Amino acid sequence: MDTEVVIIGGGPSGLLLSQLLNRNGIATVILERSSRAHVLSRIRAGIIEWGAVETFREAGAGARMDREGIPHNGCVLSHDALAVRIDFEELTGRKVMVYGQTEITADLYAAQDAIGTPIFHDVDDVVIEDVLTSRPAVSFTVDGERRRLECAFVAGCDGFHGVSRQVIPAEKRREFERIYPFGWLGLLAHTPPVHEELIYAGSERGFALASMRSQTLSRYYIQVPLADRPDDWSDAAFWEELKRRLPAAAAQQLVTGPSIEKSIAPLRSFVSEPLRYGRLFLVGDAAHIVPPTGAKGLNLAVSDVFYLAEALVPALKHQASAGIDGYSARALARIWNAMRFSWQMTLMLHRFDGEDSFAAAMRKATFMHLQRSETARRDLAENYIGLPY
Ligand code: FAS
Ligand code: PHB
Repeated sequence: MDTEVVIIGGGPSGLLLSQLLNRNGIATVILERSSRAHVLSRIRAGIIEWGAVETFREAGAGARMDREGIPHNGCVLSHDALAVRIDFEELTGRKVMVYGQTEITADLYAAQDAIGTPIFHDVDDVVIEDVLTSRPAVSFTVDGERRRLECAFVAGCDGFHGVSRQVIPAEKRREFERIYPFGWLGLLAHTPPVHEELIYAGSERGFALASMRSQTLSRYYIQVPLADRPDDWSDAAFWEELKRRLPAAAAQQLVTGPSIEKSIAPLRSFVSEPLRYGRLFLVGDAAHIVPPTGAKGLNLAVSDVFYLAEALVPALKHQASAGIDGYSARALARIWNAMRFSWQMTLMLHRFDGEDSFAAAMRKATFMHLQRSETARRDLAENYIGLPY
């Protein structure tokens, strides 16, 4: 056996899983299709559930997050001129951390380098073999050489477009999907955030989100048609549209500036069951995708990793199989909760082309219920800060 666990994918899932396993004495190898620079150039999630904060600390990769991350005790939801604050602290006694996924990924790479974990970048033609036997293997090409690693388990951490999920025969997979008829145009700018907390703005022109990475680095999104491309939007057009969708008080405060990154993310809800096939386990975006409206994508990847690490350590050290036998069901229970919440937040805050007046009225009524009902606000807060692992 060349190593104990081959991890396919060097994003947050693969890196965190490797880090947790290494810290429990388990040997791993990570295979990543892209260069490290490319992985670290991606601008993605920004909100970390407290369970994920604790997991990064447990993995020994939380020091910079604790120094530079910003704890948030609440967020604001608005619907045209109406606004309501969701007070996480008062409603749940917990909070979230604002800290970019890019930074987490960099921190995890640094931690893995410190351990000396073998990480292969720019790998091609990854093929997963013999997962129904006790000696699976992964073949791949790197630096023009074909390599093959025999292992005890394979972790598919290779995201939505990876190869792992396809190893499970189609007839053994159950897939659930909703593709939303719009995307999020995201913009990063060296400007002070418009508000000290996030603003999720549902307006009759469409959704907008005011977020941040620090007190001097802002992250904004506006809902755009799927046909749009980032180049269709000048910075000036983006700022103008954002102002039209934010609550008036925030729009007046908005500090604009040149974009340093602009990209469009499509929105999709997707789950593939089961998460296990023999000695192959799916983790994170390889198994599920949520619309970013509920800030769950990265956080779900972390809880998958937490469960799988907790299962693989006894399986490898004591040949105890209960954990790995229960991984898929345990992770899916939390995945479906987050899937529901993300879908609900997306329906409440986005304007759907061609929606009838009833749909628009239901969005407003849902929002008014949040304003009136502490129970409704507590339900949203409990899901946003993250249900227990
Ligand atoms: P990832 O996709 O991050 O990582 C998978 C890795 O596997 C990649 O590095 C890829 O290069 C590699 N890989 C793929 N195929 C391979 C192969 N055949 N061999 C080897 N390696 C392979 N979540 C939020 O909470 N908030 C957001 O705002 C948000 N915005 C997003 C924007 C975009 C454009 C995308 C795509 C996702 C966004 N997400 C967001 C979700 C995102 O944060 C994911 O949940 C998170 O990256 C999941 O991490 P991984 O499971 O590691 O998957
Ligand atoms: C972000 O800052 O990128 C972000 C924050 C909250 C979300 C989605 C994205 O729900």
